[in-house]
Amino acid sequence: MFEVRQKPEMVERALLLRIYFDPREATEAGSLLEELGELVRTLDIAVAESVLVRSREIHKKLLCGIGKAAELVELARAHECDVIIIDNGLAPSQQREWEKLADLTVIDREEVILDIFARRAKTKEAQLQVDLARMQYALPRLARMWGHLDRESAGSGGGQSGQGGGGTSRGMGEKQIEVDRRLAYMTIDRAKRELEVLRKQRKTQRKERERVDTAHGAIVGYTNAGKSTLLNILSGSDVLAKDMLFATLDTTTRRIELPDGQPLLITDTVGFIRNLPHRLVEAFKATLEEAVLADFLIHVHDATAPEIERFHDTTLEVLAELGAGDKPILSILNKIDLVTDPEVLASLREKFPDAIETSSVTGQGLEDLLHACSRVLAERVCRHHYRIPQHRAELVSLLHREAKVLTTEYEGDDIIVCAVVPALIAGRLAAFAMLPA
Ligand SMILES: Nc1nc2c(ncn2[C@@H]2O[C@H](COP(=O)(O)OP(=O)(O)OP(=O)(O)O)[C@@H](O)[C@H]2O)c(=O)[nH]1
Ligand SMILES: [Mg+2]
Repeated sequence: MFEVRQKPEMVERALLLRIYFDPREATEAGSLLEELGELVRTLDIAVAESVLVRSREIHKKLLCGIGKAAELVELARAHECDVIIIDNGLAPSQQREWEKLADLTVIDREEVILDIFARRAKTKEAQLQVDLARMQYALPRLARMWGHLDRESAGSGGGQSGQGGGGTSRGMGEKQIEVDRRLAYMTIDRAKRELEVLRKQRKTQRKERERVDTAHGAIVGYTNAGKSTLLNILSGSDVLAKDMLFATLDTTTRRIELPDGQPLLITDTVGFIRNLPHRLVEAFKATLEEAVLADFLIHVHDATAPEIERFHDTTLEVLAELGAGDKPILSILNKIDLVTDPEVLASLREKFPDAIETSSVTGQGLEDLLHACSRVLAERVCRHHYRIPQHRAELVSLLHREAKVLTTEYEGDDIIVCAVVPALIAGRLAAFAMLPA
């Protein structure tokens, strides 16, 4: 397998930076930096110091001015860091400039998240998706990885390496980049093909599910909000739930029964995060399709998160990007058992007046949540084709009474009815539903 990383596998001590430009961004920048600390610790890298850096303007080369950057590099040296991690997204050229200046590995938030995802991915599909995203991230950065070879050959060859020119004057590194690039493209193509096969399988499974016409809800929300714990407690399963970011990467679907006896499929999904690399959203689109195709969403909020509103907005933004922005949403304020301050509780209720307060620890609110699911589903309507034998004409009357009949045709002894049917009566007619064409 093409190895995308040239940086030492075992970086141990990191200096973290977040550079911001507008004083109004200070609070947000501080909280992003804190979150980066959590992400980095998830990778078992110790954080020597986190520095919030204000720069008056955006410098193209290093984001901040060269003087400030040199100071920060000195700080990293003083702490004996072997990596500098910058929360801002770095263009490949900026990353190269930083590494040249620091003579240390320099990575950005995206690379940290990609590394976490790479470690966590369990199913074949998630692994392929992460591989794909990592290779796409690495491609424009290959020059950075092999830069040292060029430096060596330039030193021994003496003369300045001319731009363009024939193949003979090119450095070793450049040739290596070409080899790697070709290898990367091949690997990317293969991963895409394998993913396509897996997606087809997933589609077939989904068709099967549609045929059975079971209602489907997806649990979504910011990372570490308690989504997997909720799925576990509702369905009695044991998906990994842990106090860490991105515990879940693979979607899991479980079947439960609502209080009214109606079956419901519930899917646990990957958590979202601020500045989630766009290519990861792209990569996970197929698995997140589960959320897009669900009848409704359960949006889990961590009631203890000081930035609950930002997290809420982030989740809605990603959902919109996925094309799931207009699904019915049940909001829940989870971990409510940990909110003991009445003032905090009052302010949460004001911010999220419709949210159901839940706790997966005490079980508070879970019954309410299930009833709310039933209510959402009662409003669900679906378009169906039915083949009804003439001696069951009372079912056709039922459709005329309770649903919106679009067309009626006769075929032999059967009546073929196409109708938009509320979920409430769809179950009674399920046996006569025809497979979607
Ligand atoms: N006190 C309390 N802790 C909870 C509750 N729900 C979840 N937790 C804890 O919160 C942490 C995160 O829970 P997860 O279920 O892994 O969160 P998640 O949303 O699936 O996280 P990712 O998969 O990382 O996106 C775990 O340590 C849970 O035990 C709750 O209602 N009350
Ligand atoms: Mg989870």
